[in-house]
Amino acid sequence: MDNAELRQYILNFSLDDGPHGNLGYNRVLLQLFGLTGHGKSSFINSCKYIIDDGEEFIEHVEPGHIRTEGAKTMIRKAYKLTENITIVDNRGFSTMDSFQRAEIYAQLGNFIPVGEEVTWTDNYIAMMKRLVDADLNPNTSDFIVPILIYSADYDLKDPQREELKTFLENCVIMTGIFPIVVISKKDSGFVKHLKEEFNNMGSKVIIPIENYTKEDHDKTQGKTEEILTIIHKALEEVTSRLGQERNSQRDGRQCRKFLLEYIYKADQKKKEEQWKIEEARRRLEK
Ligand SMILES: Nc1nc2c(ncn2[C@@H]2O[C@H](COP(=O)(O)OP(=O)(O)O)[C@@H](O)[C@H]2O)c(=O)[nH]1
Ligand SMILES: [Mg+2]
Repeated sequence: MDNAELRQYILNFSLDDGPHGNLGYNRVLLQLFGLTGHGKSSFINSCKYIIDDGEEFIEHVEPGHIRTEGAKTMIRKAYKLTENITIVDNRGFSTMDSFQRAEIYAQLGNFIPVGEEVTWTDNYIAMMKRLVDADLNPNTSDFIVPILIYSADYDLKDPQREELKTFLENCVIMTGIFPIVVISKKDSGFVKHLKEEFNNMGSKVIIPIENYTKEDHDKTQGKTEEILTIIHKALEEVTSRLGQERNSQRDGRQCRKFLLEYIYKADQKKKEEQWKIEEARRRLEK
């Protein structure tokens, strides 16, 4: 498919076209995640730029807006790409501690409604309260495809490598899909090494791209193709799932169990760490 055909395929994509109909899904949610500064906002702007096909480059999301540690509340905003495809930015974290990860798992499992304020919590009670408020029942009409955005500006070393690997595997539990890996700023240093790394982690779809940005948005066939390919790959994943039984895709009970255990363990770990710090301080005082 050339770029015009790819774009048309994306615009025409409908969940109703599955061999067994839409299986109860009514939209595709491309759920982005990744650390601050890795290019998520720019990716949304790039997608809108190409799909809307305007002359003008519009910043739907303001990129490069790194918040201070204090500001931890933000809206998990959704951007409509086509009639049937929505893209969601997962903003707001500069590190990924276990509670922030739990929050993301909850989002990936659709336990937390899109468009709602995200308040990063750091304890068991607060996290559980959020989940109970959300009824502990995932919204099952969104078909979520997880997409990790990782910038080639940053190398990947231990312990982040191990953490990311586990994180990607847990995404499979929550969504039934191994995340698509997008390496942004592909002209930067670590792209070759990152491809190897993600390949070793089991990623099947790894796509290096250059985003369109305010400074640099002259349309090129190559850049446009990369971005369209990511959306196309995500839709292929959806199509392949629509060919299967719905129940075999993602087990809601399993998701819930995983999430509750995960939050519990994260809390235990945090308490242990606090206890160790306390211990060390007491010893010093003596
Ligand atoms: N050269 C280049 N710059 C990029 C690319 N993607 C993002 N940027 C820049 O990197 C900075 C952070 O990007 P942003 O989209 O805000 O990252 P986010 O925090 O993940 O949403 C911004 O200044 C962007 O203009 C890319 O593919 N190439
Ligand atoms: Mg952003």
